[in-house]
Amino acid sequence: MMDPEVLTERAAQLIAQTATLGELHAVQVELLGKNSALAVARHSVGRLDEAERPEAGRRLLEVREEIERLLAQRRAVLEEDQRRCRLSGDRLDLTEVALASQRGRLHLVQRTRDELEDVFVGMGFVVAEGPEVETDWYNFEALNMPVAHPARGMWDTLYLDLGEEETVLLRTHTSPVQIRLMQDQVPPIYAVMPGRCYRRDTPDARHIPVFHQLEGLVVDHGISFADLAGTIETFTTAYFGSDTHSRLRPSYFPFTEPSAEFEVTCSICKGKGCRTCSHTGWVELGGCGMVDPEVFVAVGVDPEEWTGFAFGFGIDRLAQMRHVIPDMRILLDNDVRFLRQL
Ligand code: FA5
Repeated sequence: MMDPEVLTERAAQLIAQTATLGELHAVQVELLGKNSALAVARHSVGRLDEAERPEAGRRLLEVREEIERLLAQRRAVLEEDQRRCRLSGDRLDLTEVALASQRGRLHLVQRTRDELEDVFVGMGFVVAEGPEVETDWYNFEALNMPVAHPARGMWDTLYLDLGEEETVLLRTHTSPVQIRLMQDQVPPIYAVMPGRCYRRDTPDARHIPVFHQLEGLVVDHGISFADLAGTIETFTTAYFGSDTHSRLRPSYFPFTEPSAEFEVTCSICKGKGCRTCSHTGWVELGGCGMVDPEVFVAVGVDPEEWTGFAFGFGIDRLAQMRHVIPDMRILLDNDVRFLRQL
């Protein structure tokens, strides 16, 4: 009969060499199975003298228990290895994903809009919005432009094929939101209304067919043109800094009286004159004026009691001047080289 100690030692070696649970199972069969050295030794116990049999049997039992202990120990190690291996295969390195993808950013127009909202909120205004699809009444009639009024020609309008002909349109300016606001709330009103506008304008260095305006409306007791001029001066200085000069020029809008346009020195040529400013040295940012009493009447505000001013300027145009962009069309090109440097 093989020496039990030799049996245990050999078993320990075989078990330690296993690298997988499959190999361990094969070794277990080899060590404890029907044809194993241990099984052969157990059979040979019967051939010993009767007096020697109990001791030999006990020692073989000890060997079996030791082999079983070694097998259990190795199994625990191999199972843990297998679990770790599976987990590391499933692992997703989130830092790698973050590094591999480019971080996005807001478009310049959206950032300008956010910045302007902050400037006006800091001046005590609230922010309101209105629909981009409007009726003729809000876009023109309530703004003192009845059907066939010649001033409608100032806006090249895109009409929608809805309802009666030329009654539903894509708003050409944010001024209809003034009307909605005055219908919805009683004065005093201090509000700005940013949003997208549409015109059948031919794209050029200062025009795109889909652009953005920010409308302002103040209605209160005793509001004067000086309040309007002061508000425009305050926001242009807050947005452009004190180096940029601005000016008001007399103009005409059917919904304001008197009316004006406000301009800043062209940032591309610093006022010398270039293609972007049509060689004038100035770029128009928007229109403004005192709310015409006819508009107050259209929305049921008493013009004897209340006065107000309104203004509306191009957000894209402001961004263009502040960031010295010679041609506005680049805002719509989606050229990543332009978008990334913003
Ligand atoms: C208006 O749209 C008036 N609603 C402004 C107003 C509001 C006057 C309240 C009085 C009281 P105008 O058509 O001039 O005005 O447009 C105002 C500004 O919008 C322009 O100065 C320009 O900055 C911007 N704008 C107009 N058309 C375009 C365009 N196609 N592309 C980019 N910006 C434009």
